[in-house]
Amino acid sequence: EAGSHTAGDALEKKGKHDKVDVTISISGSTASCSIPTLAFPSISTADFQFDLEKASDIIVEQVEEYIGRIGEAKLVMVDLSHGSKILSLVKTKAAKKNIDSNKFSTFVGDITQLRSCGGLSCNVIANPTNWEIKPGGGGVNAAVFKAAGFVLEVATKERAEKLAAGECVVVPLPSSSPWFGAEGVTHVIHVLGPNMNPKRPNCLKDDYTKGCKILREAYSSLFEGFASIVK
Ligand code: AR6
Repeated sequence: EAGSHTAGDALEKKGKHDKVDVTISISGSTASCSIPTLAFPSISTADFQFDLEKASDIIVEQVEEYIGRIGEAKLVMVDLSHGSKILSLVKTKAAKKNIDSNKFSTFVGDITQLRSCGGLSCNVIANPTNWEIKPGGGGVNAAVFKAAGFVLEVATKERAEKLAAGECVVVPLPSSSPWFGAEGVTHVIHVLGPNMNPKRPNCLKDDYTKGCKILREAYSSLFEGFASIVK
């Protein structure tokens, strides 16, 4: 089957009735720390309420476009739960395309503990953030800033104070960050996706023409950012 880790898959099947979010420990992962790997969650589909079917089409399309441009490097899409609808949509759609399953896979686990709890080494982590690239707010953003510590805030501010929807900023993680030693993370790429949640700023009010365009830009700038690190 295209796009999955063998070990992760077995566990995914085993745990498919799990009700809550779990972090999984696997042994025998095929991951290797020497190969640059980007771990990314689904941008905009939780707090920002973007449609899952549309998002999964865009993810697969963008992965297909970029997978040939990153050399040996790998992409891993991550979500917290075995029941993740977006992860299963992407897996199903990716399997129908000609995407090398050694280079693109899905993984269930906490994106801040992929190596320590999941046995998966990813040196670059994508963070779907907010306009001001501020810590907190929940989801991946809160978890990433917490795991990486204050040095990530400082390093981020040196590079960008704000993002427009569809943009990203690549931030090298200082080696003094606890995340650097514990997880082997060398870079964080903050990326701002389109917002469909009326309770958050700049809501697109169901304008999926704009929303899809921005989500596509968000993934393409994320993957370009990763490619720039790999080179
Ligand atoms: N590990 C792996 N995946 C996760 C984790 C985690 N620790 N936490 C959430 N996910 P979200 P958005 C999955 O809400 O929709 C923040 O407040 C989650 O299940 O983090 O782009 C920011 O400050 C979902 O599939 O991102 C922004 O204001 C995916 O990650 C806003 O949320 C993305 O969910 C951005 O919202």
